[in-house]
This record gives sequence, C-alpha cells and structure tokens, in this order.
Amino acid sequence: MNANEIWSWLTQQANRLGLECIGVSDTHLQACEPKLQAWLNQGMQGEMQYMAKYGLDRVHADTILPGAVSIVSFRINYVSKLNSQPEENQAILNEELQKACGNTQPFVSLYARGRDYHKTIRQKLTQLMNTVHQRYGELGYRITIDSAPTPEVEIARKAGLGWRGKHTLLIHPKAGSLFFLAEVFTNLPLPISSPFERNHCGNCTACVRACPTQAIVQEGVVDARRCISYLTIEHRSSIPVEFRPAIGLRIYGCDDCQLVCPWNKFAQPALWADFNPRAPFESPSLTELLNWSEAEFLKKTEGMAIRRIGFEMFQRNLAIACGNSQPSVELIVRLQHLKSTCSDLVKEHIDWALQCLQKPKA
Ligand code: B12
Ligand code: SF4
Ligand code: SF4
Repeated sequence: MNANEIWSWLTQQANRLGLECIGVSDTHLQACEPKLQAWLNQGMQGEMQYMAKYGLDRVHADTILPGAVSIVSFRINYVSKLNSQPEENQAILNEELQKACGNTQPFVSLYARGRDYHKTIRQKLTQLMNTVHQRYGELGYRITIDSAPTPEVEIARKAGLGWRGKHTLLIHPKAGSLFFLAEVFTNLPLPISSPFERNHCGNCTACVRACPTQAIVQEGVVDARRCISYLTIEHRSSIPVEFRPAIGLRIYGCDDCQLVCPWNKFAQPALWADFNPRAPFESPSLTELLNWSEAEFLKKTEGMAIRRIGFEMFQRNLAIACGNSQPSVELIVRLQHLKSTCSDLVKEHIDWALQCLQKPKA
C-alpha cells in the first residue's frame, strides 16, 4: 500500500462526502500533559468523571488504537444558515447573541438544534473508511468524535486545521470556530501535515470579556465548573445559585464566546441537511417547552443531542430560564402547578425561579 496514494484517494472521497477540511497529525501528544494535569489537579472538570477517569491516558493514542501512527482530523461545520458573505454572517451572529442575552426566549446552542452530530458524523466517517477499505483492503482504524478520551483540539491544531483561541476552541482564519472536530486514528503511516503554529487572536480578548460566568479563567483555560455549557449539559445535580442569574435563558449549551469572536464572520455553512434546525429549537417559546410532558420531550428530541440530558435536567434548566425571564402571572401559575409533578431537584430550581419572579423590582 502506498500511503501517499491512499491519502490522495481519501481526501478526494472525504470532499465528496462534504468533509471539507482534513489534515494528519502524528500521535505524539505528550506536550499536552502538563496543562491537562494542571487542569485536572484544580478539579476544573467538575462532575465530568470521564475526564478524571482517563486522566493522562487522553494523550496516548494507543488508548484509542494500539499501534496507531497517524490521526486524520476532520472539520465539520454545523450552522446551516451561514453563507460566504462575512457581513451577512455577522448580522446572523449578532442576532443570535441578542437572543442568547435576552430575557424572552430560551436559547439552545447553535450546534444542538439539528440531528445529534455524533450519529451523523460517525455515519459519514464509516462510509468514508468503507470506501478506503474496499479499495485498499484491511487497515486498522478507529473513528472518534467528541466523546473519546483524546485531546481533539490539539490534534486538529497539529493537523493544521487552525489555532487555539483564548476560549480554547479551534479557529481557522477562513472558517471561524463554529464546527465540530472528528478523527480517524489509523496504523497507516499517512503523510503528516504542517501544524498550525500562528495564533491570530492578537490583542483581542472579546471572548474572555463576553463570558457571562467568567469561565475563561486565563487565556486558553476554561474552568468547566463555571461554564454554562457544562452547567446546563454535563452537571447533573443542583446548579450553584451563584451562576443562575448569569445563565439567563440559555437552556442547553452556550455560544457567547464564539458569537463575539471576530473570526466567526468567516464561519462556513453546514453542508449536511442533518444539521438544519428542528422546530421548535431555532426559536423556542418558554411556555411551550414548559408544557411538555416527558413523553413529548422524548418525542420532540428524538435523534437530537439535547435528548441526552433527559427530562429532569431539561426541566431544571427551564426553571432557571423562567427565573431569569419577564415575570407574568401565567408563568408563575404554570411553575406552581409543575411543582406537584416534578422531582425534588427541579422543585428546588422552581422555588428559586418563583422567588426571582415574585421579587419586587427595584
Ligand atoms: C470536556 C469538554 C468540554 C468541557 C470543557 C471545555 C474546555 N475548554 O476544556 C465543557 C463542557 C465546558 C465544554 C464546552 C464546550 N464545548 Co467541548 N469538549 C470537551 C472535550 C470532550 C474535551 C476537552 C478537554 O480535553 N478539556 C480539558 C482541557 C484541559 O483541555 P484544553 O482546554 O483543550 O487544553 C489542552 C491543551 O490545549 C493545552 N492547553 C491548555 N491551555 C492552553 C492554552 C494555549 C494557548 C494552548 C496553545 C494550549 C493550551 O493543554 C490541555 C491538555 O490537553 C472536547 C472533545 C475532545 N475529546 O477533545 C469537546 C470540544 C472541545 N467541545 C466542543 C464544543 C463545540 C464545545 C462548546 C462550544 C459547546 C457549546 N456550544 O455549548 C462549548 C465551548 C466552551 C469553551 N469555551 O470551551 C468542540 C470544539 C470544536 C472547536 N471548534 O474547537 C470539541 C472539540 C468537541 C468536538 N468534537 O467537536 N466542552
Ligand atoms: S461557552 Fe459560554 S460560559 Fe462557556 S466559556 Fe464560552 S461564553 Fe463562557
Ligand atoms: S474572541 Fe478574540 S481572543 Fe477570543 S478566540 Fe476570538 S479572536 Fe481570540
């Protein structure tokens, strides 16, 4: 097997499937160790036990695929409504930021409004690797997307896909940061790409300043315990009261640090219809979501990442959104009614919301 020939075939096939930007990194990821260790030592992973469980194994490619020698990185854009016009994109991002910071509509992160990306990307990469297999025969590989214990952003930076912004995410000068990353670990010695060495953040600190909970505790370091994405998706117990006001109406994830980033006007549209937003997640109504039974929640979120948090966390997040929204008699009555059917965890968040809604305004 000729690795260069396989690489050329693989890139062609990847482009055909809509996997536009790809690169290859070696498997030497040990440079990440000290920072990862420091992050873990400070407990910044919060309740994400999988981060502590794998610890420094994350930087050993053998954990993913014994004998791996190269890692192919893929960038998958996820915002369907973007286009190639920076001014129009900027207007779209400003509108999303206004929604995220407003007090009328719940906000679902842009990446989570369509089909669960894990499913879509795995399908596409399996398709891709099947074509390679058919043409070149047996080769060892393993597909990873988000949930595997690997430092994906650093792998992608090494593969030349972009630099790490001060918010820690990967940015490409022609594609911003509104994309997922995925990898194929393989035992095939593919030609290694040049790492992305330049950092184009310059003096900008927009993401650090815009973060509602000051989760970017140092340039390039996010304390997950403060991050709204963690609090609304990963943290399964009671959300600390100190963060509730700042969460606003963000009920699933947070995009503020990316929405203010000047590079995202260059973000590229999603190429797959799977990522088209599903009703009602593009423009949800708080009362509509509050009225859902568990069966309706499961039905409406079928095949979506949001379903993974389950009904209890969904209701918990909605309760916080209610506490931060415009008070109305209808909302107060609805919340009081909900208390008779929900779990203790949700009840505690509803009590907090009712206190906020009934507090006399200064
Ligand atoms: C855990 C996790 C989270 C946690 C912690 C986030 C964090 N920044 O660490 C939480 C739940 C908060 C989270 C939130 C989000 N996440 Co997340 N997350 C992950 C996950 C699973 C692991 C990341 C990790 O290892 N963190 C631990 C810390 C220690 O690692 P680190 O910050 O990356 O730092 C490492 C190195 O960069 C280096 N380092 C540390 N500091 C610095 C500073 C500089 C300047 C440099 C060069 C290096 C460096 O040392 C560390 C050791 O590896 C990855 C997928 C994966 N398997 O990698 C997705 C991933 C990073 N998340 C992703 C996304 C989309 C998000 C959200 C945007 C989702 C949302 N809209 O709500 C937010 C963004 C929040 C943010 N600003 O980070 C994407 C990012 C895509 C991209 N363009 O980069 C990923 C890659 C998933 C994917 N496959 O697409 N996430
Ligand atoms: S996702 Fe939101 S809370 Fe998390 S670092 Fe970015 S702006 Fe802050
Ligand atoms: S907002 Fe500014 S500092 Fe933050 S990642 Fe973007 S360019 Fe870098």
